[in-house]
Amino acid sequence: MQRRELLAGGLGVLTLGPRAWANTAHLHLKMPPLLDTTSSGRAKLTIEAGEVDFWRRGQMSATKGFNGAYLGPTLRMRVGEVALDIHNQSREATTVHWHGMLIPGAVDGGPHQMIEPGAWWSPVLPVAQAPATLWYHAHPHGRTARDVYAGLAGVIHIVDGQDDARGLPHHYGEDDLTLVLQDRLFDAHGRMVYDDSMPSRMHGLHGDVVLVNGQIGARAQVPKGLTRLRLVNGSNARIYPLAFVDGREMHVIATDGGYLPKPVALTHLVLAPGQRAEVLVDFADGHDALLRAAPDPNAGPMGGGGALDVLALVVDHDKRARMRRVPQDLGGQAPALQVPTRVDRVLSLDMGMRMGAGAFAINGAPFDMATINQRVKLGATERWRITSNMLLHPFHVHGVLFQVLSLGDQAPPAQYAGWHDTVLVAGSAEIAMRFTQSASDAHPFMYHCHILEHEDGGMMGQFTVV
Ligand SMILES: [Cu+2]
Repeated sequence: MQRRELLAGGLGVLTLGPRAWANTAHLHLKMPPLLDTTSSGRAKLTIEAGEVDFWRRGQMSATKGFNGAYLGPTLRMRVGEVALDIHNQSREATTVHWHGMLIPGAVDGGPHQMIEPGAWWSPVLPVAQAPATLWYHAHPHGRTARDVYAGLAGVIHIVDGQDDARGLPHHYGEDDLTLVLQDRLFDAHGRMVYDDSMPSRMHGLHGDVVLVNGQIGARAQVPKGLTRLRLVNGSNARIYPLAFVDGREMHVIATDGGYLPKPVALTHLVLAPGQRAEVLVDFADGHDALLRAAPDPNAGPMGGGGALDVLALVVDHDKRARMRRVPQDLGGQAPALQVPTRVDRVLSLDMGMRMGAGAFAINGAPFDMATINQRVKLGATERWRITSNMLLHPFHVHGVLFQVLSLGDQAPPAQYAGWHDTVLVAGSAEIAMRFTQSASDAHPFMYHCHILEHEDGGMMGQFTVV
């Protein structure tokens, strides 16, 4: 699609029914504020209640955020200790979980680490992992879906200062864009609403508009050349089968746990809730592009079934790209685990009408704060088999990065060559991981479905590593 078409008549493709992106013309996508801890080793986060006029019509939606009304700053970290001071200034208790970080259970921010209203939590995170795009979000048991929906999430960049040597764009908001994808529902006035109906609990909440960094209809400006997109699926339930409308390639350079050994060129990329992917997209042709999500295979009959436009990217012809060629060697370490030949644990992600409305479980047992479901030996390498029925479930494990051994009993495609913390289970998946982080009975790690309504409904378990 040509630039003029996209900016003028081409906007028709962005129409989302009656609430088409009316007041959004010429709105530039904003990045979350950058909070760089690489010099200070410190950051302060306040959990706040707020209001946002998402549609710019004077209709305020009740929200929550970190250091602001909705979402939170991007925390840039490097290897070493990062001391966080988190102050809950909202009226409800919650937690802050560091999704994808290899840190002990005592600072992981799971459901056992509630921060009461007015209280402080000051964990010191021992950052010791490869560069990656991670995220942080609320994780109180039974309330994670509502808290994340309200806005309690933010992005983490682990950096090592070597991206110039890798030949990768890394200028925040210039040629390195952080994109938090979240679908949301709005009432007739344009106020964000949470749908607690039975279908939304079963399928997970699906919105009919995609917000990027909390913004509706904003367009990202990109240089004429290589742009890096850090895609974060911060949605409650939506699986995004992503593709550019013009079919242009995405060169996957990183997944959940960091860089791949070499880029993988794709035209279609599936991003499940909780997952991240970093891609390079080449705009040297000077043409604008539209990123779109095909229908979510999990979406129920009540909505969210259609394709959704995610983000328009507009080439700034005055901005020359610093990087022009996709590097061939990213230096990422592929997993080299001593994988056990036999499965150590089988986890069945259970849901079904026979279990009653909103009933979710793992191996038949809904999550219970007082029950430790698995005990793992510190330093052990294990092979887990995850099975699912009825729907696809993104399975996330705290405190580890894992290798995806198989998906549906098939070898996974090339973009799974690296490290992951969340895998989309369609029937079955096998993963292997080495447990290097300790977690006690008081502060166990979680494993759960990252469809937040399923997690809150009981599709979660907890484990110690001793
Ligand atoms: Cu699920």
